[in-house]
Amino acid sequence: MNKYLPLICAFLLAACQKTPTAPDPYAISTMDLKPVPAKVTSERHKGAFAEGASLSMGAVLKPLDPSAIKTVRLDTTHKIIEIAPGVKFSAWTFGDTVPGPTVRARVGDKIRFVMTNRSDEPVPGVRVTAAPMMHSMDFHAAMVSPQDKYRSIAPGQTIEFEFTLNYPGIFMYHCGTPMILEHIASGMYGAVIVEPRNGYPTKADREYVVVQSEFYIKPDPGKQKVDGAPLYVLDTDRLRDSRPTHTVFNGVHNGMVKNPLPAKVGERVRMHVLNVGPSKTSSFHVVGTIFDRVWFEGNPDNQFRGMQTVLLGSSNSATVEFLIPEEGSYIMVDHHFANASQGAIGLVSTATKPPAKELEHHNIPATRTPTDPEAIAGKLGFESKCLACHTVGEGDKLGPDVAGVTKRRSKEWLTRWMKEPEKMLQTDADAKAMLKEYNNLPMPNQSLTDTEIRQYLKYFEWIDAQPSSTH
Ligand code: HEC
Ligand SMILES: [Cu+2]
Repeated sequence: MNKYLPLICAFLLAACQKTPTAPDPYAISTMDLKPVPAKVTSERHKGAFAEGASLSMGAVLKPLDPSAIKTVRLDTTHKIIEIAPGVKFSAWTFGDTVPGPTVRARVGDKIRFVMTNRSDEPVPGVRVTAAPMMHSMDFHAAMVSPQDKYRSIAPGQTIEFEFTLNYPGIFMYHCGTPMILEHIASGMYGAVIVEPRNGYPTKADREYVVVQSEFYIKPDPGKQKVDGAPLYVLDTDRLRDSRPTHTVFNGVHNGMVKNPLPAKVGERVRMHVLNVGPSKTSSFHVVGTIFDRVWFEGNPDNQFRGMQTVLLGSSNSATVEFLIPEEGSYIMVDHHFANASQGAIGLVSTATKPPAKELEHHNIPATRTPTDPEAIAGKLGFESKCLACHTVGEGDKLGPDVAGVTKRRSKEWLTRWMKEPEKMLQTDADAKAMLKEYNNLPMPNQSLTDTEIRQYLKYFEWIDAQPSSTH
């Protein structure tokens, strides 16, 4: 017997214990770290301000769009938003909403991003938005040269760049143009949710996005008004002192108190929470339940179990999952109660009606009008000829709610329908089915000209490009 055998065995054992390490999910070899240079042009985009199948508006998160390349357009605009009842604030936006739309994707996906700076486009009837200015886009989900991809572009310019998602998580995006603080506090932010390559380890019944942020506002020193209400503008003194006037979830003071997020008893709710700041910390808590899981920064590798609260600095995030134990309204708060009292409160409630329809509906404020002249003509025509039987986003009347109609039907179909509904009702299966649904009341031919039909279509397309909202 070899006297070295025990030694050799010991050596082999030690070696064996080291070898079978699991592959690193973040191995550099699995990543794309060679993004192509950004492109800046003077092409001006004229269509919808936000485009892409991966985008969700409001708190309800759409399921993952399976395509590996996600085309995302978020144009910058200047507009008046209502951050609390009657409080009209002169905001700067991505995609014409605050927060901007949520992008949902998966590790390995490529984001093909395009943005036109449209801060110089006049808002009809409103002459009080901020002067046009430079803007930019900074995606925390990307690994790219900031000097190339995040450069500022002038009004009328378009920037395009792409990047691959290397890490899962909930990542902030924001404007990075100086003064960054002012651009963020004016509304230029949103979330990118990147699922792990193989999905989440749990199955959720509901998925919501909650973005917390602060507003720092004061009445316009020039005393301008919007629809009779005083206009509010950024208060830069408060901003620099970190003294917000409002701290809110999803852009609206107590917004999800008025319109609670629905959930049923026994359901597992997955909530992606991003604290934008720009300057405050959030102590996120849901009264009445416990976070079964907390994935800090939205990455299941950073897991905590059984937590009451998760602490989020500016631009930190977490995916939290919790069960709804019994009937009730579970209260989301920033447990820094000074922040909650400024509006960072919302409800997840078993008492709401099934909201799917309501949430898909477009609560377009009466003050919002299209900018395209054809769409404006379409709106006027619609209001005089069609409102007897149709609504926009307020449910079915004698005929269907037209919000979403361009998603249900093709342009050709709608054109034929508006031209000759009686003929369609005889020849087209979808039209016949619709007639049945609407109590066999045939829509009378409205004797529309081709021009009018084109205008209605433009208006319908504009409606469907508006972000739906939960408030
Ligand atoms: C007297 C009621 C009435 C008026 C007025 C009316 N419609 Fe309709 N419309 C209907 C009904 C009812 C339907 C459902 C189909 C059916 O039963 O014929 C419908 C269906 C439609 C659809 C298809 C909706 C879908 O979900 O596919 C469109 C688009 C439409 N109408 C546009 C218009 C426009 C534009 C006008 C005005 C110029 C107008 N309608 C005026 C009753 C009306
Ligand atoms: Cu900006």
